[in-house]
Amino acid sequence: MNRRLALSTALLAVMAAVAPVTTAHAAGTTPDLEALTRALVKTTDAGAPGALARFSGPDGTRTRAVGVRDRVTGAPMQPQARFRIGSVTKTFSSVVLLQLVGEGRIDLDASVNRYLPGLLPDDRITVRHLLNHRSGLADYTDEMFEHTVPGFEAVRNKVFGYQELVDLSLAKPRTGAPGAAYGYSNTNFVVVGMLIEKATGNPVAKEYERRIIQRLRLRNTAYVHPATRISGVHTRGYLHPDEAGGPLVDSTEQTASWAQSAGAMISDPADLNTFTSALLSGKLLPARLLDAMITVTPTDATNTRFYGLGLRRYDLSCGTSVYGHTGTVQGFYTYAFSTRDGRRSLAAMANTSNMGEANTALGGTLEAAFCGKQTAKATERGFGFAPAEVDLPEHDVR
Ligand code: REX
Repeated sequence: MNRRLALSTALLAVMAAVAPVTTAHAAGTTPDLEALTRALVKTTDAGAPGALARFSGPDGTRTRAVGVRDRVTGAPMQPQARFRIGSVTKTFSSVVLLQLVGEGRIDLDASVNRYLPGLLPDDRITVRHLLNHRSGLADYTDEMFEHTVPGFEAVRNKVFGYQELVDLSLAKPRTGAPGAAYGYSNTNFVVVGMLIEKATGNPVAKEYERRIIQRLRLRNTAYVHPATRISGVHTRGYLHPDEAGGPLVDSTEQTASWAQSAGAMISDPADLNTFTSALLSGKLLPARLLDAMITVTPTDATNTRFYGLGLRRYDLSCGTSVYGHTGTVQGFYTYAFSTRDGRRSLAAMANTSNMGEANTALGGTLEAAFCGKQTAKATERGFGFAPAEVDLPEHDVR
């Protein structure tokens, strides 16, 4: 037995003796923190400058980080640093819209054109079709970012009106009849933003703020469009060019105007854990609307990936389903998921994009966090995580 193992075993024995046997894990698993770290290392091995995961569950919070959040200063990845969450914004937009449904201000199955007369070329496109990506409206970002770096640089400082983005979509053929098939499109959530502004008379920023951010005290979450900077301590994002091995482009500063209510929010791992937990535990929506949100259809043929209303469901190998969203904006990959009861949540991010291998590796944090180690083993030992692991300090950086 090597020295470290001997020490761990001794520590285990001591802790097993003093720690009360917990029953908190009875119905689940505890995160496998070594596997979590391995997934993050795999992400940086694939080329991401840094990667980070924050798990929150009944036994508290565990954070792991590898690599750097700034390639120039060499500052390490930091759990409290803010970053761009991309399409996780869609879940925020969906919550706001469903709250308006709950207030009787919007009908999920009404034609979008009832609220925005003449906007869409087909009266059969309903509000629900936007939220579940079944409108058939083409995604304007496909052409916009066909050439990754030039496409990004062309819009980096641009400020689009919603109508301009919708027009870009409508200039393309529709992808299907309303309701016919799932087809992920940012256009849908641009129209959701328009609906929110029409129904409330306020900019979306104000509605995110008062309905979600303030309510959950998300101090590091903001919608600052079209401001280009991320204020406070933040992670810098690095976009990978299409040429394999080409130099990374610092893409931190941008308007994110091409994404707006489909992807322009900024947050941090703790706020994302709070948000997905609150959502799934019913703190943001009445039960019938949360039910509508988690009513899903498959997005591919694996039968493990599904989409509801602005919300993904992933079925993991251990049989656990998790709900949340993924995000990709230039320089940042994000995962924010929670179990159905909201009791366990994971936020993971890597500060790169257009790097599929890194994104897939980062997705490995979901299995590590939610499937992790089996309960029986954890309870036998009296606690659920390896003593050799050191948790990162969590301090306030605001
Ligand atoms: C735009 C291109 C990706 C990024 C996109 N992002 O549609 C939305 C989002 C907001 O987060 N969607 C993802 C760029 C898929 C989600 O739901 O998880 N790619 C990049 C290219 C490719 O430019 N040529 O990787 O940064």
